[in-house]
Amino acid sequence: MQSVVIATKPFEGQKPGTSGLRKATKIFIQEHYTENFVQCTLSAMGDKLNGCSLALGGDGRFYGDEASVKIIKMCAANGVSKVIIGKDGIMSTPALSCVIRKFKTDGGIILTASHNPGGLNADFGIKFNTANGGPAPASVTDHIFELTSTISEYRSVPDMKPDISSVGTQSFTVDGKPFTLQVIDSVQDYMEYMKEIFDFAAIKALLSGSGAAKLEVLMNSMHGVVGPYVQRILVDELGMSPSNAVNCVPLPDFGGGHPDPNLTYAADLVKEMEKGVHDFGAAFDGDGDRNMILGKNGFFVSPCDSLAVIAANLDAIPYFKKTGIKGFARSMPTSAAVDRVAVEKGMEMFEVPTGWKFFGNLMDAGRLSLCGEESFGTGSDHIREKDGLWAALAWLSIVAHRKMTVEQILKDHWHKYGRNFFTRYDYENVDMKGADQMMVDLNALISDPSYIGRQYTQCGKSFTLAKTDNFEYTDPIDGSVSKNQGVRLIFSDGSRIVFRLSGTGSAGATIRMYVDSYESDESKHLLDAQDMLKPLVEIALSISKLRELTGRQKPTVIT
Ligand code: VG1
Ligand code: CO
Repeated sequence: MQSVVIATKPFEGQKPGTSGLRKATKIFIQEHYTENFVQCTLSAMGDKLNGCSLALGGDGRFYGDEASVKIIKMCAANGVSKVIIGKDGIMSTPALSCVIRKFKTDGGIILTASHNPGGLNADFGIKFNTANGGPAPASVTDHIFELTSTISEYRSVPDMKPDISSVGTQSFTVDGKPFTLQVIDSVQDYMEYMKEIFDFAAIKALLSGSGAAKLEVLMNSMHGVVGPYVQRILVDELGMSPSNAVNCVPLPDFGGGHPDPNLTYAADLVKEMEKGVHDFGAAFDGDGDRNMILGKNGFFVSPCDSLAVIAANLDAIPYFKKTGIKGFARSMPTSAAVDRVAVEKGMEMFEVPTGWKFFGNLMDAGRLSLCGEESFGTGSDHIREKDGLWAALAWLSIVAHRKMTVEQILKDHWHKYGRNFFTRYDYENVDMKGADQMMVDLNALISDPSYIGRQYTQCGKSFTLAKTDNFEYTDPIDGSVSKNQGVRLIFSDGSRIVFRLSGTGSAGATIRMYVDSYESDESKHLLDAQDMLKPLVEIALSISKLRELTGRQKPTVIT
C-alpha cells in the first residue's frame, strides 16, 4: 500500500487544555479536523516518530471507532511501525497507561473527553500520552498546538482497511515498510497488573463471605469504559454479585448521562446507597480514571479524605510493601488532609497545579508513590494516570485489612488527624465575559497589599485575610514553571478560598470555587461539610462578586 499526502488548512483553537483537546463532537467530525490534530501530534514526536510504536484506546464514546481507524491509517502513513489497540478501540485511560508501560510503546493516544458527556451533540476529545504512560507535559502539547497553526498537509493510507473488532495481529506493508496492528483484549493486561498490586484473595473473601462478614458492593460505571473492567475483575474474579454491577455496558452517549462520578451526576448511586442495603459503593467517569467512594447509607467520602485515608493505610496494599513508599502529592486545590499523614509518616509532600501531568516527573524520579486531586482522582506510581478502579480496589483492601466500615475508617482517621472540611462549587457553561472579569478583578485584589489583614464576617464567623497569590509551580525535576494556576485567598486560621477557570469545558467558561478549612475540635468532626463551610462560601461569593458578574445564583454542581 502507498501513503498519500492530503492538503489541509489550519483550524483555530486546537489547544489542549488540562487534559487533552476537548471540543464539541460536531467540531471534531468536520473534514480534516481530527486528522490535523493527529498529524501535529505525530509530527511533534520528531525523530522518534519513524519506526515507533503507539498504543491507542478510547472510552467508547460516539465517533471513537471512526477516529480510531483514521488514526491507524495516519500512523501507518507516518512511518509508525506498530499500533496496539484495545478491541473495538475500547480501553480505559488507566489501562492504556498500563499498556504503554508494559509493552514499552513510545506513547499512546486516548479518544475521550473523560467526564464530559458524549454523543453527536456532546463532546469528543483526544489525549496524548508519552512513553512513561502519562499525559504529555505542557512543553509537548504547546509544540503540538504550535504545529496546528501552520499545518498544510497530513498523511494517510486510504486503501488500508484495518479491522479493530477482533483480537489478533494484522500485518501490512506501507510504502515498502512493515506496519503491524495488534488488537488486544481491553481488560487482560490491566487485570493481570491489578492482581500483582492487590491481595485478590483477601478482597474475594470479603466480597463472598457469608452473613455479616460479607461486604455488599455496588459499582456504577455510568455507561463509561469501566463497565467491562468491573465485570471481569469485580464480578468474574472477585465474586461481586452481577446484579451489583450497574450501567456496565459502555454506550456512545453514556445513556444520555454526564459520566462524572460526583453527588450530582451519580445521584442514582447515592440514592441506592442511601437505602442501606449495600456497604460500599463506587462510581467511575467516562474514561475510568475518576472514582467516587460511598459507604453504607450513602456516607460520602470526599476525594481529599479518600487520598489521606489511602495514604494512612498503604500497608493494606501489597504493592507498596514491594516498592516502598516514596512520597505523597496532591493538586493545589485539594485539601491538606494528606499533608497531615505525610508529616506523621515523615514523607516528602508535593503540591502541584491541577492536572495529572504534573505528577509524572516526580514519579519517574522515584519521589512519589501516591497522589490525588479533589476532582475524584486518585492514583499511584503503578501507572502514570489516575485510576478509578485501582482506588476502589485500594478501598476494598483497606476495609478488608482494617475490618471496619467505610464510615468507621473515616471517623477514626479524623480522630487521629483532625478533619479538613472541603467543598467545591462548579459553575458550568458560564458566560465567558463575566467569568473573565471575575478573574481579572480577583487578580487585581491579590496584587493589592491593602487587602491583607482585612476582616470578613458572614453567618456570625469572622476570618482575617493573611495571604493572597496566584499559584505558581516550579517542577522540582525539570525546572519548568507553570504560572496562573489559581487565585488563592488564605486566612489567618489556614482556611482557604481558591478560584480557577476549568481547562476541560467545551462551552463558555466553567468556574471552580474551592473552599476548605481545618478543624481539630473533635466535637465538630461529624458536622455537615456544607454547614461548616457556609460562612467561607458566602465570603468567597461576596469577595469575588461571582453572582453579580455571572448572573448565576446557584452552582451547577456542589461537591
Ligand atoms: C478537571 C479537574 C482536574 C482533572 C481534569 C481532568 O480539570 O479539575 O483535577 O485533572 O479535569 O480529569 P479542570 O481544568 O476542568 O478543572 V479527567 O477525568 O476529565 O481527564
Ligand atoms: Co477522566
